[in-house]
Amino acid sequence: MIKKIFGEFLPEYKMFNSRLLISGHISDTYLIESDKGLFVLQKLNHYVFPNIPGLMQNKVLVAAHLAQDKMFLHQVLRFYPAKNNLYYFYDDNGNYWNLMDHIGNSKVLNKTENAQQAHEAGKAFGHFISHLNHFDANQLIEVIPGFHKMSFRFQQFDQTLTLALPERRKMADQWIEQVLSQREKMHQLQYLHEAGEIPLRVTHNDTKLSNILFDENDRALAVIDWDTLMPGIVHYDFGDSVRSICSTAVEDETDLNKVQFNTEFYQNYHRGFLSEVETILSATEKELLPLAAQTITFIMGLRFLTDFLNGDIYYKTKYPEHNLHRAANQLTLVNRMQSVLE
Ligand code: GN1
Ligand code: MG
Repeated sequence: MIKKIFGEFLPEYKMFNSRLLISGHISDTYLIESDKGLFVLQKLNHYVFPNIPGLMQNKVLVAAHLAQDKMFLHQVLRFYPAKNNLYYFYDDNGNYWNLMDHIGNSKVLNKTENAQQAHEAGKAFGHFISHLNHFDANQLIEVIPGFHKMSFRFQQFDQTLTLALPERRKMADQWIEQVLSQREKMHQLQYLHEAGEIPLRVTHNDTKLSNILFDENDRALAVIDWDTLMPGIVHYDFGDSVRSICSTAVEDETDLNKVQFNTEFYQNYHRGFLSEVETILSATEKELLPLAAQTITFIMGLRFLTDFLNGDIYYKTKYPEHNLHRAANQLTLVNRMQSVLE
């Protein structure tokens, strides 16, 4: 199966072996060994991404922009067209695939080990945003409409709440109360954006630590996973990385005492990020970065909670309370951040 798909992209190459590299919450990614080197083959989830041709176009346009930028320091993802001349292949089972180069001598970190890594991660995501400063965001489609829009996520939550099974609702009681009580505050960024106070940029929208490839000396080599590239505000990217990079626990840690906000990592991340975007961000954008950390951590908690109440239809789960535990984890992190960031 994988061999056949790979052959749709590079028919003259011989595939020796393939293995599942990353199984994200949404898509599956395979490492391909061939006679001409390593490649990464990704299966895209078209239930989550309704417009895959548009998504691929976003990635290819951004890759072309960054590849011609001599000052861009990281490796740029390179996508291969399929025999059909498109950058994706649609298989008989209704799945979409895309192929890219593998970036060698690299590693992924799932948890920040030291402040230097946090600083480097901040620089990496800041560098990415700053080199897309002159790329017109309107060229990109909104891959998932309303992806980080708080009112949209609350609309989904409100609707789900009325339909949820009483048993699940009861289990989630404490967290439902928390999201309802923080509702107003968590809309602030959206309102400021809608009022024209925060500009639209090109953002990555999934800036977790594991979406950076590091070399053996913990230097960033590349920012990966470009599926959610679309117009957004800088706060989405800053906030999303703080939630993963500055937490002392992984996203589904169930012992909430272990979920703490690491202030030293935050300061380092913030410093690294600003060193790249200092001159392109407005004063307002910079002032709102601490609120962004809370808002994006919150929106993840809200989405996990909604999916739990909905019977786990969006994220992959390994056990029945998995989404509830993720929600509890993220909403606890929001509370820990509050005392430091306000
Ligand atoms: C999803 O599939 P993955 O792990 O790259 C999600 C992100 C969440 C993340 C939580 C398209 O990303 O928004 O932050 O899970 N992506 C989508 O770990 O919903
Ligand atoms: Mg992703």
